[in-house]
Amino acid sequence: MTNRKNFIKTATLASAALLLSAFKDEAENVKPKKITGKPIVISTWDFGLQANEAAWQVLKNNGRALDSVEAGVKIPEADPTNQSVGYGGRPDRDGRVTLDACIMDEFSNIGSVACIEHIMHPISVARLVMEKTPHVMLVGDGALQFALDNGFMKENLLTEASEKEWKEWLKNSEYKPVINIENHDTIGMLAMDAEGNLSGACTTSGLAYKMHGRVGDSPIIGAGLYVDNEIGAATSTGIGEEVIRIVGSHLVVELMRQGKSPQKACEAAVNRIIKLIKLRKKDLKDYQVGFLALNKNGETGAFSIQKGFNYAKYNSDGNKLFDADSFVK
Ligand code: SD4
Repeated sequence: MTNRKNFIKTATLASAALLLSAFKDEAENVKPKKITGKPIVISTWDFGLQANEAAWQVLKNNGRALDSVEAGVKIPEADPTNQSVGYGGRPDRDGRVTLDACIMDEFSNIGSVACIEHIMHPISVARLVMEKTPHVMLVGDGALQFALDNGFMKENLLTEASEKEWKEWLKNSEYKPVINIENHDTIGMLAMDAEGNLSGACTTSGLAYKMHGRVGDSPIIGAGLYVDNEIGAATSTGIGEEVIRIVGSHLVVELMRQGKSPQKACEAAVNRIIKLIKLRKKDLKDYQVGFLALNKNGETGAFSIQKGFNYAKYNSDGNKLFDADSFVK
């Protein structure tokens, strides 16, 4: 009898210990993986260097990635010499500067404005849409009204230089975006802060001389920008119609989720676009798209259809410009 009692006692203790160790395992499994390579910020094109500087000020002071990407992309938005973002952006064919922007944080909060006029910082309006409304996207007059109601100033964004070029363009009115010139200024920015949290922002005046009302990929969550705080983030530049067709930035993040490096994920997304250009029997030389990606280890990737895409990376090694590899060499 005593033996039986002892046996039951021992067995009960053993199973309790097993249970405890199972709980311990589970608790250990939910511990976040150690994240290396942070903080970091990357952004499209050479003016990303300047934008990164502003973003880094936030990151180096342990600020949120969200605040860093907003601060960063506001630099080209306010720069009149940058003719495809914000102030100074090339107008549509009716001479109107219409802007697209979106933002996404580590909680999958999202905000976006499309075809907004007269507001120098559409990214900040997108952030307000995210934080102050029950919606995720406002367009056109509604977006402008919302901005004005929230204290943004109405401004003329058409600079003399952009107006002059537009008037020149009107002489032939031929809509043929020139690869890497007229299309090359959208800023997409991705950051990981000291906490290891990711955010992204994307802002543009879109393609020069587009039809009035045209919206590209840049303000569309999943197309021009996507962030998944468990996996990584991606953004795009180039001909937005092609990016929307494959929901490009979301695709890049999903490919990283499946185990691809940021570089391989960008390459696969570009290849998907090329396949569809060929399927539609279009000429590849008329198309440029570039993707930029960042994963939770601080690894980055970039790839484009044509040569000429570059990006700026700021991490503990400093702020540097890199040429992206491309499909067409
Ligand atoms: C658009 N993707 O509106 C933007 C344009 C762009 O570099 O990226 N230019 O389609």
